[in-house]
Amino acid sequence: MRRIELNPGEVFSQSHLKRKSAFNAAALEAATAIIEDVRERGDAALRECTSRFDGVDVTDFRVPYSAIADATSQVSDDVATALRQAADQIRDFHERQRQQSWFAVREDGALVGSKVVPLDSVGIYVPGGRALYPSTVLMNAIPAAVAGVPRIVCTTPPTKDGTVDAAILEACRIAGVTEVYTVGGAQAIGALAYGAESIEPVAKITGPGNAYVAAAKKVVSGDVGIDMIAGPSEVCVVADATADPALVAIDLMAQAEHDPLATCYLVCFDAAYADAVEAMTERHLRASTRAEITKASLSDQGVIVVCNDLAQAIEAVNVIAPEHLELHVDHAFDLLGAIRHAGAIFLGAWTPEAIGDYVAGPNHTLPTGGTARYASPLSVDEFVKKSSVIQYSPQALARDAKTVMSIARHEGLWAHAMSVEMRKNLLDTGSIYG
Ligand code: HSO
Ligand code: ZN
Repeated sequence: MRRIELNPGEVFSQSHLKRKSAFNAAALEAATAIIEDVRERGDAALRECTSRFDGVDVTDFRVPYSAIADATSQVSDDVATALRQAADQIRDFHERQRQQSWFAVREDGALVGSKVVPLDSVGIYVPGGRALYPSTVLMNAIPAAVAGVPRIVCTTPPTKDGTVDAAILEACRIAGVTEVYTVGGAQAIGALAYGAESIEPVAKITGPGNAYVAAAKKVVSGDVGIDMIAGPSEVCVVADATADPALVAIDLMAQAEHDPLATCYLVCFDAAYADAVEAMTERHLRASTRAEITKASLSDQGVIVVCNDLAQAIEAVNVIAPEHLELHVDHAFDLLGAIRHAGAIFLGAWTPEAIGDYVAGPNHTLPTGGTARYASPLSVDEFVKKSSVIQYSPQALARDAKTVMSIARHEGLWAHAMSVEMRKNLLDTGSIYG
């Protein structure tokens, strides 16, 4: 891992980081061409892309309802039980995010309010490739279901035999997904956004994906809603002398094993401690089943920041604005107030990130690449929209007429002013012309 040893009082800055963007120009160009093709040729383009990129010929993209209903029998009891428990805790957490419509009535009888409406439909992209993520199905579909979205579509690349992993289907069943399609990549995003013979378009697309999926979401954004442009996953572990280097090492590796581009930050307080953590990663690597990816991520992307005190460490964390932050320090909760930018914050030695990835309840779809400076975790809010509601009484109109007329005239908008003046006249004289 690259090491940065800060001098006392030195401020950690963006220039210490060498972050890459979540997508690149080549991916953007390729994704744009694929999406255009899907818009023009529909299913024929989806079939061609699937055979070219996934190496399988799929004739019917829609997974039959019976395959989803039967999924439980295709996975081990152990996995089915785990998915159900995780789903229950994810649902409990997200139920708390549900927003109510509200209306306020003023003394003059004016009513103003906000009406919350679930989206008609959403498309959830579930990546294939390096790993299978039934947990991602739960994390996207459950908030959509809690929001009340009636049509929840899931697309995922086909496996080599053209099917969908049974655990993904089981997660779809548990979470309330209504349609599943075996199509991935930019072509899936194009079909979700604009439709194809076999897929009706959706109002919003959520879910993570590779550089092409990220680029495709950027291309269709505006025509449909998107959640965020997710980059490679990140963790930042702050470790003081109370943290066991073996646990810190395995927590870093839990992020590194996702992707060679995943980024791990260790923020600690002396070089010897950093050495101990690195020695432990070497040791754990010997047992890892994903040693190659883990090693590539740690050596190419990993960063160790050696700080002189806690204040300097917290400053560094707020500059990194990590997707996941683990505080392996004494009295971790006491630091919470000082942490300004992090997607999810894991407090203390007993809270590895994996707990949040799967089961604690909060969403694991989090802002990456420093976007935690302005963005929040995926939530029920992403699956609803609001309409403002206004109803005026005659008294309320009389009260506010002058204000509208003054501003409208200043803006040079004659009919705006008149639409209020005529009503005021009607109230005052019984005639709209005064
Ligand atoms: N750490 C990933 C989520 C995940 N981990 C899914 C395992 N499965 C991004 O938050
Ligand atoms: Zn993970």
